[in-house]
Amino acid sequence: MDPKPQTTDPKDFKAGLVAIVGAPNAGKSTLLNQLLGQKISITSPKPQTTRNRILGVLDQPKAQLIFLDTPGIHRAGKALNVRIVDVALGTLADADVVLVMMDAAVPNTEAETYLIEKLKGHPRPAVLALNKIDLIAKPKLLGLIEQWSQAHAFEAIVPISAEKNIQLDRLIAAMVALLPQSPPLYPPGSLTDLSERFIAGEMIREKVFRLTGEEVPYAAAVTIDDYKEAKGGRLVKIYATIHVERDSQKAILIGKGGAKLKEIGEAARKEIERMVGSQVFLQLFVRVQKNWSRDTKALQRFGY
Ligand SMILES: Nc1nc2c(ncn2[C@@H]2O[C@H](COP(=O)(O)OP(=O)(O)O)[C@@H](O)[C@H]2O)c(=O)[nH]1
Ligand SMILES: [Mg+2]
Repeated sequence: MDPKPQTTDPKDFKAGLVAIVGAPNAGKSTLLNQLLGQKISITSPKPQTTRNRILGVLDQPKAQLIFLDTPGIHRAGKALNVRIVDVALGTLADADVVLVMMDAAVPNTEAETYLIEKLKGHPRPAVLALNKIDLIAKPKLLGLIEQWSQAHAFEAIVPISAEKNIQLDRLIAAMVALLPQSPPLYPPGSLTDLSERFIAGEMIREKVFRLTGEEVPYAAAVTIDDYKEAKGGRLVKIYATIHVERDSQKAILIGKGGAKLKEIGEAARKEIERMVGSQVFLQLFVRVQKNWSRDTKALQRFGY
């Protein structure tokens, strides 16, 4: 029996982990979704939307990039924020390449300087992506390139727009150049290690982020209580609970006559339907769990 023809020469293949780090709102999750062509990481204009480590696998002809989308690095406060910072810094230690993302339109100099400082403790090759160039003029961009090339020994600085898909091929090439020689680490086409069940919970949380104001998004956690296929796979039935910290937040979330919760449920259902490719029945409950974000046991139960 003939051996199978070798489709990829292992000496000619690269693979490794890329940690995407940056201040909240830089566009890290938007970039990951754009690169993968599918939404696996939720996004919103509010900082601290991403809470967990999100893993995405990008297959290229001669490389495999495994991205870790991390929560934004910021100064730690209460229990949930401490966990978020730990997760972000933990991924730096595992990374073959660090992709630093900055919002070029609205620099967050304090967070960015703090991040560069942290980077010095993890001597890994780093690429800087200056994002949202669709929003700024060239002289401002050139000033930022000058500023950051002096602040850190980046292997490359690439101006991009994650949302408008500008120069992402250049960014990929810059990262591939820095990856170690290795066979693929995940089977090609893996996309992510997250379950649809987890992503569905995140999509509900995103709608809470986008459709409610003030402190409510930060006080909300989502658990999926039941997730099952019905009608021979033509329907997915999901029962989920949104946990908040106070009765007043519960009232905002439910809205007048239940209007707000209905809006959140409908928006989330449509997005989950796109992901799973079938009809979805989604039932949402709201529960008050006092001060869960300061309670280590509750954090564990909510997956943080
Ligand atoms: N105009 C513009 N907006 C962007 C771009 N990339 C991301 N955004 C927006 O910036 C906000 C934050 O993005 P997100 O991916 O959640 O940031 P993260 O906190 O770093 O994960 C969202 O409202 C995005 O739509 C871009 O290239 N151009
Ligand atoms: Mg994010």
